[in-house]
Amino acid sequence: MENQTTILNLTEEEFVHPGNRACSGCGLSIVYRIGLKALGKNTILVVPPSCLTVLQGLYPVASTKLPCVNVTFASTGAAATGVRAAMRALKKENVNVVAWAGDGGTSDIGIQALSGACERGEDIIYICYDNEAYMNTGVQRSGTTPQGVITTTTPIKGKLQEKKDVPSIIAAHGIGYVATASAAYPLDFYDKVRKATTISGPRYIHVHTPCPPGWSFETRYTIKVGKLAVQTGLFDLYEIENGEFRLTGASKNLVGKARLPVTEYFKTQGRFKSLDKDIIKKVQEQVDAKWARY
Ligand SMILES: Cc1ncc(C[n+]2csc(CCOP(=O)(O)OP(=O)(O)O)c2C)c(N)n1
Ligand code: SF4
Ligand SMILES: [Mg+2]
Repeated sequence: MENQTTILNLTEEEFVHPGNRACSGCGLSIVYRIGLKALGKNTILVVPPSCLTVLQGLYPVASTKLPCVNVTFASTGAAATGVRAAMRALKKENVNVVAWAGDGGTSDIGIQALSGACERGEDIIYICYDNEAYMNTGVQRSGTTPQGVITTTTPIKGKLQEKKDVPSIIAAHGIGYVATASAAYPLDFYDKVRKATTISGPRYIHVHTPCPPGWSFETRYTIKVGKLAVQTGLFDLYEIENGEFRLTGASKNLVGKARLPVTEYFKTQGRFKSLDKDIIKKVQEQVDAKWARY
């Protein structure tokens, strides 16, 4: 997919009020603002406990103009299924039912409800923002935390296991649209969300969202850190439409070109400070092998 949207033709209507409770430099707040522009006003959000519920604010205040249902941590895919069923019963078929959850709520506790919704072919969009830990509760490791990362539950040697590849797990359900995106490339994300609204059935978008306090970098470097994840070939921008895989945007432009070494990404963040040489070597080899396949 080539980017359709530029900063000049991006819709001006805002669905997130100015000022919210996210930290400064929050990658989630960037994609939330842009993603809601892409979804438009005919949208109902389904959100489990996460930094997004904090960003939204506590009743009776809310930082978004769109209707939002706060659901339990494990139930996002099931709750979105129920909202879709309610819309069907009310004959309001033309509504985007959008589950928007963190990586912990998606890769760990909510994966069964998401998997069930995908298997049943529910007509929902599921957006996972991946800040690579349970940030809202104080940076505990999740299934998508990369290997070697220091969190409050992996404080000394870092996480022992590798990052769980959730987009591939969801793609294995054979659903019509799976995409990855990054807060550092918001227009690529915007176009993918727009495309998802034109398809029916389950649609899944996994967006990488740098988090300054959780990843230990200065707030002004959010875009730089997000871009380095893509430019080193660690996090790839792609879409899988009806089973057909293609790289998009900045990742597509990397094919056949020299990539930056993964250490350029690791050295920007305090959470990688305990990475040992063996892990760095293994990760670089994995990235090189993946790009050889591309
Ligand atoms: C069943 C259950 N267990 C634990 C919690 C506490 N809890 C609320 S938010 C959260 C972390 C969510 O992590 P993630 O989904 O990655 O979103 P993030 O906070 O990183 O935005 C946890 C553990 C909960 N609300 N419900
Ligand atoms: S902890 Fe991270 S994800 Fe959560 S609001 Fe702050 S910057 Fe955003
Ligand atoms: Mg998280």
